[in-house]
Amino acid sequence: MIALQRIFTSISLLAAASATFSFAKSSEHNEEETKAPEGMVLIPGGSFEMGGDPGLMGGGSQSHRSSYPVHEVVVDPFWLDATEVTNAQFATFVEATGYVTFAERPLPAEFIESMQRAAAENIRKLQALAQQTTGREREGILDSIERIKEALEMGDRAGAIVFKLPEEEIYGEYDYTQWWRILPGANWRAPEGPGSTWIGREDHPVVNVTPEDAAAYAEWAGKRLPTEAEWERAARGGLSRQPYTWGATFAPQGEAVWMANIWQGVWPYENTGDDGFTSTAPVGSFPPNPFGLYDISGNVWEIVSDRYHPRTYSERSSQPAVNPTGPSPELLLRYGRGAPAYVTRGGSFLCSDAWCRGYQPGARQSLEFDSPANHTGFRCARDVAPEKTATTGDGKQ
Ligand SMILES: [Ca+2]
Ligand SMILES: [Ca+2]
Repeated sequence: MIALQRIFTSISLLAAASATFSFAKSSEHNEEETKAPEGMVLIPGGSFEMGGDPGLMGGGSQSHRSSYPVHEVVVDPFWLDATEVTNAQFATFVEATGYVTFAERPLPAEFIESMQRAAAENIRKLQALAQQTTGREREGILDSIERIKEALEMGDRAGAIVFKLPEEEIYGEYDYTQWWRILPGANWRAPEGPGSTWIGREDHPVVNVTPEDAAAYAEWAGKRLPTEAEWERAARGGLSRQPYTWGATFAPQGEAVWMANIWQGVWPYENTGDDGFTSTAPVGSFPPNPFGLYDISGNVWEIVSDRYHPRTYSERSSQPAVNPTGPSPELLLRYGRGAPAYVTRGGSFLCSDAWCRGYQPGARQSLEFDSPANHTGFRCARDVAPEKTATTGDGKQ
């Protein structure tokens, strides 16, 4: 899978401004809890099998390895946005609150120093690697060194990580800088960096946001981010152990009807856009899953509230796990990584059959708290009224 952390062990954006944001909830969200909130779908509570998808997950990918064992989970009912949060919705939030996203904030001096140390170390490793190689591979490594040096000229704004089609044949799949670039001017307003704009893409999902940005929006909207378990419960649409959010087969409506905005072509060179989109699509452009959720598979990865750990599932010894909220603090302490990572779900327009299959409902991916990227967004959840939260029946459909 597209491992952003790979870039960030090389060119870390690390912690930026630690300002916390708190907003008055907008009055429009004070409607009676028992009514369906606008744009939200009631996800029934109950039990489901959470975890890896039978036979189809990509071999040794992070998504594959961390999605086992399959285990029983019970969640209470909750509301979930039918679509990913759009640029227009995020713009309303920004206008109302003055919120500044991570990607737009100044970088503290210590942040830049740390980034420069990490980059110098990575350049040293690449230079050593270049000395052991020849030809195209050596040229590719030297190109990567230049890209890292360019990224260091990023100025005083964090920016975001943006996918760029490699112009030449890649020399190895371990160097993610061949298709991911840190662009200082990239943020939610400029999804692909300077010269691009969200204007005209009002109904596309907002991108280049961090878990903190997503949580701030959710708080303002009177909502919250879903837990990872809630997200998967919703994504599976009441189906049990199916490889897709819509069911058992990849193209149930025929080969002409794509069920999600994913990647077609030879990854990462050729993005044919056979499904109609080479980047984000307006939310709701593809058929919904059985719960009525759009783009729960594909379009953009969706940030959830759980911290990431590859062994989250294997730690769950009690069965079933009831309303789990992520790995234990003890497990996180043993993780041994500096930058807190969160779970993202559902894959994106960059997910291909050959590379990650992140669009499968069991697939999971980590996102460092400081890694906004142009394939990552979110949707929001909301508790149902207390009298409706009792879990009844097994909830399976
Ligand atoms: Ca596509
Ligand atoms: Ca999605």
